[in-house]
Amino acid sequence: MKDVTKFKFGTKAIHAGQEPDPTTGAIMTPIFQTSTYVQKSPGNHKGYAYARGKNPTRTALEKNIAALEDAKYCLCFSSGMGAVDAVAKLLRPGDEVITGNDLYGGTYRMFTKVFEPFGIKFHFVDLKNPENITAYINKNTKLLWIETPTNPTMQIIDIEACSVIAKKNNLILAVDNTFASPFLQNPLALGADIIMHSVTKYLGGHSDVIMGALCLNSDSLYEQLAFIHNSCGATPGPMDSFLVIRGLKTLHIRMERHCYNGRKVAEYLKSHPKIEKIYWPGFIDHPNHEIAKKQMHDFGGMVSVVIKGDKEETFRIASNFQVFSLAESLGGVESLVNHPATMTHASIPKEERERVGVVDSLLRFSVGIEHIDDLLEDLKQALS
Ligand code: P1T
Repeated sequence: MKDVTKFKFGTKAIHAGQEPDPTTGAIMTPIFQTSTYVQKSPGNHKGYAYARGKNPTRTALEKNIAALEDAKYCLCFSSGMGAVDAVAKLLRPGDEVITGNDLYGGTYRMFTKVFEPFGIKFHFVDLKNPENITAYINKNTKLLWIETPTNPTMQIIDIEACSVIAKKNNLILAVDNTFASPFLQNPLALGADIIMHSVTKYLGGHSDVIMGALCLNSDSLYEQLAFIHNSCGATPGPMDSFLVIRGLKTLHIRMERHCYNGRKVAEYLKSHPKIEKIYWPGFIDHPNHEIAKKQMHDFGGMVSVVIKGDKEETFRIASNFQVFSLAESLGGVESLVNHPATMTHASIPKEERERVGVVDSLLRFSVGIEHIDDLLEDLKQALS
């Protein structure tokens, strides 16, 4: 076993959790396409009994993601929502959760439509100033769930400040690190208890897998989450695990280009006459730019804009791209444009989403790793 702890990020991305296959020397972890494992006598096996619980391809992947977040544990799920669901299942009727007012629409939908009916209360709070949290804390509060940068308005939430409040009040702090990826931000190091990733996005990186992950250090939380993981069964298959192992090997290189292209696109759009407003944490006038600088290594490849024009004009522009594809999701090598109000965030009531800026003229760009000249040219023609 290689000692990966001393390696830098890019070396970990390629090597952590990876060992040559002992039977053949294959450098890539095989796809263990099996549902079960033969036992010599009951309970006498090689550490693998049934593939919902454990699969060697998945184990190799979980070790890799854990290394990238400097976490003791990682559990992979069959989707990002599967991972969110497992964390929510730590709660009991009567418990309360404080979370942000700008969240991925699917997370909002799960909280309000699946878990609220079970008697769990969610407070959707403006977390740009973490002091706002304290007014909502009472003896029932168990979980502080934050996304940063938020989807889609790129709010930056101060993870360290949230962790101070969470520790003081005995709350679990969970951070959805999907938009940043472990290349840009490591919430456990800033005091979080649980990191959640939609692995579908930057970690997978090639728009060919749906997967989620949780990373953590606490033995007792791990025990509870591993129990939910196996009992509820939202575990990913070996083929998808293999694809993500393969994707992760270039995470650091892809992220550098996502950040470079993201910056160029944001700078181009900022002064464009068709753009009313732009959300990108790298601008010095972004409300929490200083916190982004403190807790992220760079500003990522996600940029949202408000178009000068109505919904029809915004639809016209969204349908006019040649390099950017109009699609949900983000974090893949190819550039995407998304209309949150009718696509990723359609499940949030209009007044609620509009309060935080998810208006009908908002477009969200996931800036890919194509040549920047082609991306800027595409933006120019689509906006003209
Ligand atoms: O799609 P899935 O892998 O289940 O992940 C859900 C999820 C969780 N958290 C964040 C911040 C996300 O962005 C997502 C998925 N988001 C999209 C599909 C999207 O286009 O925003």
